[in-house]
Amino acid sequence: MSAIHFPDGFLWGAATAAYQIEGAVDEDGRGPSIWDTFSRRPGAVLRGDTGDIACDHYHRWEQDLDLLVDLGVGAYRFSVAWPRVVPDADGAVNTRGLDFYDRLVDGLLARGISPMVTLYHWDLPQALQDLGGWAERTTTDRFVDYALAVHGRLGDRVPHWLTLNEPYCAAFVGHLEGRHAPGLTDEATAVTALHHLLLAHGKAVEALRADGVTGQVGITCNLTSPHPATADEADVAATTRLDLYENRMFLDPLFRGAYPADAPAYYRDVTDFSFVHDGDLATIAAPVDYFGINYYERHLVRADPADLVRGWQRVPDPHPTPGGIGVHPEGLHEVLTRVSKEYTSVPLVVTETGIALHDYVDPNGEIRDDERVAFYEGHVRAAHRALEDGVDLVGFFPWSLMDNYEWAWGYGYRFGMYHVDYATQTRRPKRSAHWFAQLARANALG
Ligand code: IFM
Repeated sequence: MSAIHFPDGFLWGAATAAYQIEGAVDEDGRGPSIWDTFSRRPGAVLRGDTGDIACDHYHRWEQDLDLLVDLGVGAYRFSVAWPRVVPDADGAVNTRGLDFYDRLVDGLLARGISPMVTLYHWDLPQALQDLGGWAERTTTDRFVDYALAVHGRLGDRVPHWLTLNEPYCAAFVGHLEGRHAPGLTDEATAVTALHHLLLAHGKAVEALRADGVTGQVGITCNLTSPHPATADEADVAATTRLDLYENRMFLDPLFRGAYPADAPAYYRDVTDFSFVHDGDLATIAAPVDYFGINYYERHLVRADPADLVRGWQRVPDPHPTPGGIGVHPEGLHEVLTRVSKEYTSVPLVVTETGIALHDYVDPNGEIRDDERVAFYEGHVRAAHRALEDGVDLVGFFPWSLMDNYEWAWGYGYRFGMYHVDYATQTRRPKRSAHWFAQLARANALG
């Protein structure tokens, strides 16, 4: 394979999220989140795993920041736990929660690593869920209050902000599919929640600007690359509908200030969109400084003959990884070029991509995750092809720095470049960590 070089200043990083790594769920004034509740619901999470301890990062953060140094990365994407900062519905700010992130940011800067802060990675305070959660419009204002509290404490040192991680999952996996917290299965609620998530993003962007934010502000969406399974007209139409559901319901409002023209037809039996108030879409489309893309899935799509209004079916991948997803690096190239051609000229960052494997420490003490190395090599090359094709791609953050709590899959599915032995909390580099460290240091692939 040919050698590739990335532009000077290209940002190599690693990503995590609060509930997946921190543990310490009832320390220093943290309140319960919807994931503390959901993970205790019988049958919701494989084996009933919870994030109570996770990677114990709340206590081991210094050692974890040293892993980033070993990895040679210039940036670290982590999320702030809303229920640590504003634990209750009364809106009172818990300074001990902010203290933790203050130490983390200083620890990163002391190591020469740039913080990228995600404000919402799915851990809504349970107290707000009890008042209606994302289905309730006032939650958007609570999010702004929380974002300003975090910005007030960290704003002088954070160069990259992300309002939300993956509104698709927060809205649709959490409120329609029921596989994530809060575990609802109502499509009207899901679309309402989506609108309020996007509105919260837009309001937060405006509020951070008014508060004098000096860092860049963006949002991260998980996007897919859908293709019809056959040239049949019905499959092509189904692909357009799946694309609405997985991509355009986010990209269109964020970058065109409107829901897709085919959204009212798709949702005609579900909602009349009366939750959209005057001015909402202009707020949602507030200009961002950069756009984060999480890419995991390329889908082949078939029509569901039983439902030609909304029906689509994803064809199961013939070579699934343990998470059921196939490996299709070309989809990353497609997503990056599509967003850059059709939606926005702001710089793009791959804020996540990764592969779940059942990694283990072998009798020689090695973790030979060669499939992950191949996965990253393919995706890094796809990202580079996008650069060559004119995409303004400025960073690449694998998911994840270390194994962690993989939501409804619990601890059995491992995404990390560092292996975590949960019983002893020992971190060990996998082969992928060594591979990625070489890439990040060289800014090139041989
Ligand atoms: O672990 C998740 C992460 O929280 C959000 N993006 C996808 C990852 C892998 O499923």
